[in-house]
Amino acid sequence: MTLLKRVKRLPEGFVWGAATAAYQVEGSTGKDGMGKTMWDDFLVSKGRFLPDPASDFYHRYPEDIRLAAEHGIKALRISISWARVFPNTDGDPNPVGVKYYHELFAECRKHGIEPYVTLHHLDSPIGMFSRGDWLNRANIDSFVNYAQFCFEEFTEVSQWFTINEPISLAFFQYVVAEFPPADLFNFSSSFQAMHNMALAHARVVKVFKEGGHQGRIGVIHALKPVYPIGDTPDNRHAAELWDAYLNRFLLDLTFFGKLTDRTSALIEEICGVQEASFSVEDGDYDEMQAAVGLNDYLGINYYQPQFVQAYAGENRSKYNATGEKGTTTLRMKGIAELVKNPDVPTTDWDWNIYPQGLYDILRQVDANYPAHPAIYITENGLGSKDALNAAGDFVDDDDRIDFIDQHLDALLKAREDGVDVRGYFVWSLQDQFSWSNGYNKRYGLFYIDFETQRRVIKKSALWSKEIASTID
Ligand code: BGP
Repeated sequence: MTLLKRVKRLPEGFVWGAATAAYQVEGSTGKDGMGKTMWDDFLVSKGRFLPDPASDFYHRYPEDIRLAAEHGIKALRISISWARVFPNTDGDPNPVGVKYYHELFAECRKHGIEPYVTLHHLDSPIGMFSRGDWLNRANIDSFVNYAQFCFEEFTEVSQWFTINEPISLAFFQYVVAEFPPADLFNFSSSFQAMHNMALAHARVVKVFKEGGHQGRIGVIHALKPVYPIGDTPDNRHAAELWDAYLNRFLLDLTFFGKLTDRTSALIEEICGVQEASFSVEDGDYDEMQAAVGLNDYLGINYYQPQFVQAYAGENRSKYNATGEKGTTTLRMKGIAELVKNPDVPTTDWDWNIYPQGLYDILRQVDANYPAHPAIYITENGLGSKDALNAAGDFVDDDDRIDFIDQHLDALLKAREDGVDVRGYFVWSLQDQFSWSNGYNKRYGLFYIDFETQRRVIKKSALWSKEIASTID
């Protein structure tokens, strides 16, 4: 019996993949010469959960990669932990860390899986973090050195991404206080970090191309279409402001190498109401402009849209990091307030389930950024409180199959309408450690019993195998 739903067939040459991130799967933090990351002490101080053992990918990657291959996965997003390779951010590399990644990439190849490798996935090393993380421009030099080392060392990798989701890092670090250093409504730092990450990306792309390295390179942006609730001019303006913050700031820097006049005006308005500012040095935009055409592809992580209305009161945030439905609040003075759309279902973490949003954001990127290269959806998936069946040998996650199937359907419609989307990576390959949520928010095609590290097949893995088999 077929498990396929709306989508019956994937296009020829389509890349079917799954995604992971070093700190969320490896465990073994601090082992074999690894340095600390920005998370280690922060998580201890919060006292809710720890990043060990995560999915113990550090030891169990052969099993996970075999399972991935057996269930149709042809491409795997993996990130390199900077702190495992350079324990002191700069200085000498850690040979054990370097060896681990060589072995990991070799294991992928052994199973016919193409590794797509991210250099920075929300996990700055502690040395970089303690001197200001992305706010300190000296750290851009460190990142360029680390990237250059990786390009020269890991010649078996040909698909690279520089930074995963600059917006999420900047927003969770400085606006809603979920990521270290847990600042609240510090829009200055959030814009500065995004600007500096865009510059870091531009420099690394240049180094990659000038070094004559083989393969492709790009950046990964998390994009969220923003819709006004209640079609009034004020609410439409609120949506435009929030879209400028969430999407346009970084897309403009990536694909125009500067902010357009309209984006610039919107960002200035946000800075005005939030008493924020950030600095741009002479030449920054020149460097960004020089890098625009050097991007070989764009990764888009899409989970959900945001519905907003105008808001003039005081700032207030409550992030739902527990899966207690209906507990999210985000109100930003003079910008917007998040509101629930009664017609759109949500997860236990209040994330909107809205496949049309993927179609819309793809069309928006295509229409507004003519210089964009080929697009890959590098993350999309459903976080839920999956449970094992009574026998403990299967997880029936039909809701996840529906979620992925509907988003894939939206992606294929965007393709039919002319958007060059070439692949899709399910977040995530296996259940993993989630930054703000710990271990009860599960996304995997494979279930992990975090006590025993036993892997259990979910129905979505069987579906993955079937949909992958439709690619010529
Ligand atoms: C993206 C990150 C991933 C992953 C995912 C799910 O923003 O790139 O690392 O965590 O979101 O988010 P969460 O674990 O908070 O549900």
